[in-house]
Amino acid sequence: MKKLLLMGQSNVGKSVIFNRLSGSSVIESNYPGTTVDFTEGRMRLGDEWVEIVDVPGTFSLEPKDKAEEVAVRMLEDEKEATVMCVIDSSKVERGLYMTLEIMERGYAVIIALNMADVANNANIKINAEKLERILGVPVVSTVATRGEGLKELVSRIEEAAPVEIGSIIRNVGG
Ligand SMILES: Nc1nc2c(ncn2[C@@H]2O[C@H](COP(=O)(O)OP(=O)(O)OP(=O)(O)O)[C@@H](O)[C@H]2O)c(=O)[nH]1
Ligand SMILES: [Mg+2]
Repeated sequence: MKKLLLMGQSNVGKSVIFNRLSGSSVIESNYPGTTVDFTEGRMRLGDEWVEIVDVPGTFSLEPKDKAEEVAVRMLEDEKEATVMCVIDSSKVERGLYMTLEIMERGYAVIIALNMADVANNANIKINAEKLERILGVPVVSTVATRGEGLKELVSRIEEAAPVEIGSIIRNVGG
């Protein structure tokens, strides 16, 4: 079964997105050899089932604690996974750093620019289309708690594909 890893920092809305995508078919587990738990579920995507994993929040791929270690191991154990990078739209630079790290490792990535309502209220304007053009991966604005953007997010998962980092540099150059 295809795997979709939900990754991002703590408190960006990964679990809300996870719950909305996976509905009720959820299994709580411990990662082998650890006590850090994570949640797995399933989602129907077209004709097939996709396994979704709510990975513990991590700041970067250089782990600073046990939960971050598990997050990085889960990524490393799933080389073929698609990674949904969930970013807080009001603090984009933090989330983008790890997203680029994940892209650099050759993963297919889709970005959820979550908390679009928070950014909007703070008058922070993030141009999802421009970010998408520069990075070359799907970028969708979402307000997970209200379900906004989630349909589009799901519909674009299959567009996620590995991107060569050099192409981003060329895109920035215009
Ligand atoms: N305003 C707003 N709140 C949101 C949104 N998405 C999630 N939240 C809230 O933000 C808080 C954190 O959401 P979680 O889904 O628990 O975050 P998480 O990324 O799973 O956090 P960790 O499990 O700690 O890594 C919760 O109180 C959510 O209800 C959003 O789009 N807008
Ligand atoms: Mg969570």
